[in-house]
Amino acid sequence: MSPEQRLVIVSNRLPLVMTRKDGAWQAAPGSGGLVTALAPVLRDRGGMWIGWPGSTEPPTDDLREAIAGAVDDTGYDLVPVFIDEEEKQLFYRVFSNEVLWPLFHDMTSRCRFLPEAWEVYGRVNQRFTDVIADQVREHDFLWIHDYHLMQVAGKLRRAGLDQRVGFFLHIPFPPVDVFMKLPWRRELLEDLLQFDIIGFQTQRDRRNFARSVSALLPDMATVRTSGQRTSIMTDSRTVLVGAFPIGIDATGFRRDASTEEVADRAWYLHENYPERQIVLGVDRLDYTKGIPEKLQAYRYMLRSEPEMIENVTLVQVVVPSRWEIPHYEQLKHEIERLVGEINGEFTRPGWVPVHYYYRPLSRPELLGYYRTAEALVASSWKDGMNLVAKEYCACKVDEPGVLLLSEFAGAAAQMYRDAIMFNPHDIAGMAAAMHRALMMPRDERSRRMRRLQRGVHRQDVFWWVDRFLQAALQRRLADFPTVNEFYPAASADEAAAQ
Ligand code: GDG
Repeated sequence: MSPEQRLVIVSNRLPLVMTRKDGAWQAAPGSGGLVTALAPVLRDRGGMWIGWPGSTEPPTDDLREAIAGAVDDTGYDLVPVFIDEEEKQLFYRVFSNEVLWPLFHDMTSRCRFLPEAWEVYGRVNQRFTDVIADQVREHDFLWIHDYHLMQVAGKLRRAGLDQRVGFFLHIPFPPVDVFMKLPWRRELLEDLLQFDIIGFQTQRDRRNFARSVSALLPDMATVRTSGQRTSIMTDSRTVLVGAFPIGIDATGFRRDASTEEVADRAWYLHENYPERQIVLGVDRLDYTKGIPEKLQAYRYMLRSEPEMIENVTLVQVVVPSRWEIPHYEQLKHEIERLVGEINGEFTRPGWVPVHYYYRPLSRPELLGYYRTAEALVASSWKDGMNLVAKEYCACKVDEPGVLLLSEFAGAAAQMYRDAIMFNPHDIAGMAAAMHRALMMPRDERSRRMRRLQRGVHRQDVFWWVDRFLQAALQRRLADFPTVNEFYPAASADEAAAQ
């Protein structure tokens, strides 16, 4: 391997958010599944992360300096791509989050297929491509992430760049009859076929993609599947298509959940929920996460199993997200109405059935809840993976807990044996699953949780990167050595030793 080979990650957002306070720019860590997963991978490897810093103000020298200065904390270069307010509206809000997001989660009725948004999607993908072309060195491996940037490889090829470029889709890929509704379906697939490797979260997503290519591009692509791998041949290249389920930094979560600070928080929670089991929900505000159904199932359980009254508390954390989009605002109102109704119906002196947060928790707060809760419910209608389910398992460092998981989360493919599975559209079924979890004997909880933890540690985020790099380049993450001997990045071997 060339010594200068770097791992260059490109995603819509940088792993930090720049905000202006008292005239000066400040960097705060970014949030969301993609950032949580990738930040520990790139840490101290001297590579590069290219993305939008979250502000739509025209770039100034002090903003650029503040971003470049954040490198000290990350151990890799941060290169911003700037977008303006109109582009934020049409590229990010409309095309990414009101076309691709609902379409890929099979919710076509929420799609707004605005032609001008497609145009601006192309324009912003071109801007990313220009920055990449400016930064990239001959031997770098470019790894593009997620649905915001599906045209980058096509545009790089058109600019004459032919190095290896990989793509990973964090969200599901829909069945062909859903994907076909996209007015620009052919153009998008053609651009995707300019990547050298395309990774999906599950085999189902891989199959859906292969079927869309066969159905929509029969004249220009030949699809061959052998076992769990698909190769797609076009005139210009062979594209490798596979399932690479994303993991978490399980060792890091376990370590952080074991600190004194988190132990104190866990103790405080135990004290405040005496003799009561906590059922936890942690979700971004999103209609794909099935939050109203979870609340309805909890209400159904309290109605049908009255011995649960006063013996259980649902703690639902909702992290504000995309609230400018009307569907998200309506969802917030629906959640708050349900929380109000449930609390109105069941509250007793000294007991409130639902504790509701509408704000992000700090990491120690979140880990304190993971560590304490007797059960966690991930009730997505559809989810690429659902990292929260995995994080919960990694953080159960003392008492075992029960994972309740939707059949439609990508995580189900790996966790279905030891989680309690349910269909999130079946309210009575989800209520029965909650009841079963709360009544589960301790030894069964332990057995299931131990196996879940083993899986989460074995197939962690470093395993995920290794598998992707292996398929893309016959390389492992360790081939991109750490640059800071005092803060070595955790390795797959280290995690495996756990
Ligand atoms: C997308 C796909 C896929 C949540 N609340 C707080 C908080 N979080 C962190 C969690 C977790 C992340 O946000 C959420 O990740 P998810 O995977 O559950 O969901 P998405 O954000 O929708 O992620 C998803 C993922 O990409 C990765 O490929 O799994 O399917 O939709 O890491 O810890 N963090 C803090 N406070 C909170 O209150 N600090």
